[in-house]
Amino acid sequence: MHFSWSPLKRTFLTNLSVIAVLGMILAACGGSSSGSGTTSIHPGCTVGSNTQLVKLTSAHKVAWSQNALDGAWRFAEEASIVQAAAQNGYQLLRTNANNSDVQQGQDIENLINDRPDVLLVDPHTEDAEVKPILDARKACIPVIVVDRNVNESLASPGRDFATFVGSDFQKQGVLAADALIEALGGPNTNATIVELSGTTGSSPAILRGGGFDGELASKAPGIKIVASQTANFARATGQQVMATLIQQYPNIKGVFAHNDEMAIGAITALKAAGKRPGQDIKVVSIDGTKDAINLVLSGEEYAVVQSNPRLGPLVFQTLGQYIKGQDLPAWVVQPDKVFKKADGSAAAYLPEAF
Ligand code: GYE
Repeated sequence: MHFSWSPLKRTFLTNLSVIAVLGMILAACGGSSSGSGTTSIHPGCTVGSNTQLVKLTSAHKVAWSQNALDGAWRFAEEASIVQAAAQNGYQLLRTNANNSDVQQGQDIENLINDRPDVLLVDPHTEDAEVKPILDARKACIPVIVVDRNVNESLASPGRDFATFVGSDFQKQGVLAADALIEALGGPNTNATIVELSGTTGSSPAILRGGGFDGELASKAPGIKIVASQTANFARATGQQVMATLIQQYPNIKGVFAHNDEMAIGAITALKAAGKRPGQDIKVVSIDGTKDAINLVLSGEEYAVVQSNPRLGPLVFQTLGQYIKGQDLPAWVVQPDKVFKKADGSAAAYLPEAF
């Protein structure tokens, strides 16, 4: 039988050219290239060697590196990011580092390999995620840092990443100190207190601690912090650490916890040690969870400083501005409030607490 291969060859060639044309169309539609070379939606950026702020002209695929999913605050933040991404029509790739810097470094490198159009990172600690964030920039993937910041002496907004979207943790610490000073009877009070700090090396622990300590020293020097220990932002650890501290320092009059979870654990430990939180010992913390606001309403906590986890709308609004080529500030600030029983602010906020 005679076999002619020319029609076959023609089909093959036609297919080849169709594939080539399709590839060109896809590239023009904003698909980013893998490997080295420039990318169409990140104009002027050369993959593999970039040292500048990455530009972004459109986005579809957004990557989100979360540092942990362990407690009301993080679940509320995660839900807010997921919801805002969907509302704005983005595809979202998500990872959860379970409070591990090693894991988060790996997560970010994996996300870079997935070639998202933009990467959102909530860093576990200030220094550890700098390297993978610089790797993203080098790979022409622009980064927005969300909630916890990186050490800005190692990576700068406006060059290494687009901007930082998050709360003013230093101010939260100052507001917490003001509330605890008030609870203990004002600036002339003499008393001892303890501080339960968050994850060592994380920006909220560093800045909340700094803001609180500075305000206390300058406004109420008679109130002394006799112990400051980390309880990793976790309820069970807060309870354990407080159980030990109350044995060592039975005469303390106040507790400052860097987040609500640790305060709730601490209150359990104080009660188990025979103390009456709210009467013998005043407690102040930061976040605004439903559990903590209920403790404010029952009088066991004096005040909760808000740290709003619903960052999604602000993050995606910022991303929209970035795509339009607008100049972004180095820091997009999420504003926060203070919730107390006495002025009705805790009761008014409760319906939206998380
Ligand atoms: O206060 C805490 C969470 O990064 C501001 O992280 C956030 C903190 C928040 O684990 O509850």
